[in-house]
Amino acid sequence: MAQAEQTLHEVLEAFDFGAPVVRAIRYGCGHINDTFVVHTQPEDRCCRRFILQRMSSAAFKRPDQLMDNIIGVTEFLGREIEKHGGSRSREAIEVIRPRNGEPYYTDSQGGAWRLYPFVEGTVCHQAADTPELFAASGRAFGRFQRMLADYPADTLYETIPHFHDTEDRLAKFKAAVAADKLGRVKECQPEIDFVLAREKDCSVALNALRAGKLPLRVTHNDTKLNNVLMDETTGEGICIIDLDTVMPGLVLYDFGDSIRFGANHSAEDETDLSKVNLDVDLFSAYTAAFLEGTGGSLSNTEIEYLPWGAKLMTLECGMRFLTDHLEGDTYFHISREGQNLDRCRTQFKLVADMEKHWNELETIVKQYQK
Ligand code: ADP
Ligand code: GN1
Ligand code: MG
Repeated sequence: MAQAEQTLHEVLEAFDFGAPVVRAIRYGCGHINDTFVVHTQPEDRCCRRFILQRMSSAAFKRPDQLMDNIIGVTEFLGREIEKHGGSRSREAIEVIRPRNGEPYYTDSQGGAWRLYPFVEGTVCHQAADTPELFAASGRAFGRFQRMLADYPADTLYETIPHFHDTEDRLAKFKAAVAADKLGRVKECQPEIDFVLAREKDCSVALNALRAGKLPLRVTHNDTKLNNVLMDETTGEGICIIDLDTVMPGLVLYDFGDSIRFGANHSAEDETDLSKVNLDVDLFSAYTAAFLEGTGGSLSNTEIEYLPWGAKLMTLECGMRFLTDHLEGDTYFHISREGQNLDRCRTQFKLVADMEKHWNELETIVKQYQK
């Protein structure tokens, strides 16, 4: 048996699925963790599914702290959902412990694995085909933000230090350019120049935070469309997943990352940049829905900075893709060579588009100031 297969076998044995496992196959489009869907066959019922994940060791140095955060947040959300008459098992993910009672299982090769029930009757979208769908995701992420308003932020570990510290991301990017480990700098000069022309932008949100203009809240920090499960019948956003980066942050990170990924009609790694364009109508639909979800809890200054959230998350993500490309693709999963550079290029095209439409974006968010 190959090592990978042997490890998966060991891990499947470590959990009690309540019925024989029929198969375990790779699943989803996440860039970070190794995700499998596990099918079981109970005798008297139809197949039950689970999500089994090996947490990325490149991204997460302390799986114990990561799982501590996730258990704390999912239990808190579960209580909030029940308080408001919702269904805990459908609207919040739930950690299933391995047989040894720990929050996760460490395999003999050192990999850290966790298990969740598969949330059935939901769909995970990779693109926002309609404004309604995108708005539904915005309402769900807005609600998520409001539900966590009273979560004790000081109990959260920083699972990835400086995650949305755009100044730090810029410094790491410059270090990767200087090191030029794989000799790839020569093929990325236009992208490098694009970042260097926007160095000052990297400090805009952090300056506002340091000046006390924007508050820290408990934020998700990775609000792409494929991190919310939508009801397959009603299309509403049901369950927010991928809670690995729930940490104190600015609300504009959550707003901005959704816009980055969803307010356009192309794949994140599209190679034909003429197809990559910011859709201002999608931006507008998301803004209305996100602010509906947050239930009026944001200050006028937070609302004013939302376009900056969109631009900064997109610029930062492009920088991260480029950094990873220069360093040899050790962080984001790739399925072909050059994919991180292609991802970087789509992000920078979107940043340029946001700059072109800046006045419109500001006018859209202004309507919601009190
Ligand atoms: P990554 O950090 O690698 O993005 P995610 O936690 O987002 O990992 O999981 C990857 C994909 O697996 C998701 O985009 C979604 O399609 C699917 N998924 C994750 N958790 C569940 C769940 N509990 N129920 C159904 N699908 C899930
Ligand atoms: C990663 O985990 P996933 O695939 O939902 C990354 C995000 C990036 C995103 C780009 C923990 O998200 O920060 O914005 O890829 N997650 C982590 O698609 O680094
Ligand atoms: Mg994900």
